Amino acid sequence: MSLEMAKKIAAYKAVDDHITDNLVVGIGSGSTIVYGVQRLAERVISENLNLICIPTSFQAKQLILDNGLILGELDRNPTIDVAIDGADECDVELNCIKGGGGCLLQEKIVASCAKTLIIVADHTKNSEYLTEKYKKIPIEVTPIAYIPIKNRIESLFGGDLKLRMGGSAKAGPIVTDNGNFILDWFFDGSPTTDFDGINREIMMIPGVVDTGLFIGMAKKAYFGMPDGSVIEKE
Ligand code: DER
Repeated sequence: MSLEMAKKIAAYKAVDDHITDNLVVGIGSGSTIVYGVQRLAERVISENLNLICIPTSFQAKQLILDNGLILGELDRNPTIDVAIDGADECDVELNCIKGGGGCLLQEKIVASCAKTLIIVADHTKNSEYLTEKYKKIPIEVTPIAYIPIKNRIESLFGGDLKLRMGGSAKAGPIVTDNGNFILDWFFDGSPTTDFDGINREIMMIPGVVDTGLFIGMAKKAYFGMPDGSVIEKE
């Protein structure tokens, strides 16, 4: 089975397990959530569901509008019933690294407003511990501060932080939906690394907007497997 099919079966199963009528739904960002939104749109039509969808990025907003779903906003719906989002890595305790798509800030805000956060991913995201497979931790920073933040984190915790560049898509650094830069922290953890403590310390550094460490936030994760099955962790 292809990775795209693995993403699809995970996303479809999560939507079918958690979405009922009259819900406010947080819509994540990335490629796996595309299948989740497709399934939401199918069920809205077939079951005449009443859903309000809160985006986590410009991409998510486009997905909501392009699929004919009702676009909401936190101003009107500050409490979200269920948020569905992807991840770059998810450990045995459902802690996640997110931000591979550069949307971590609004993803974390929406996740924090949700009663339940559901992660959907293909099997390559399923790890024993963070940084086992996904070797970088995205950190959203205020542009003027990226060098002092880089220096501070490297001196505190080691590793190497690189400014995420636009490559052929954009000259210079990536600028997030919020007007910030992304520093990718290449860091080799271990099963015993205290990522919660590290996250708290990094969040104290002036200029750090947020990190891709989603610690203790997810309630359940669905992983699409090569054999067509879906593994569920909670
Ligand atoms: O940027 C993000 O946090 C995305 O949710 C990402 O982690 C998942 O992207 P994918 O579904 O394309 O793997």
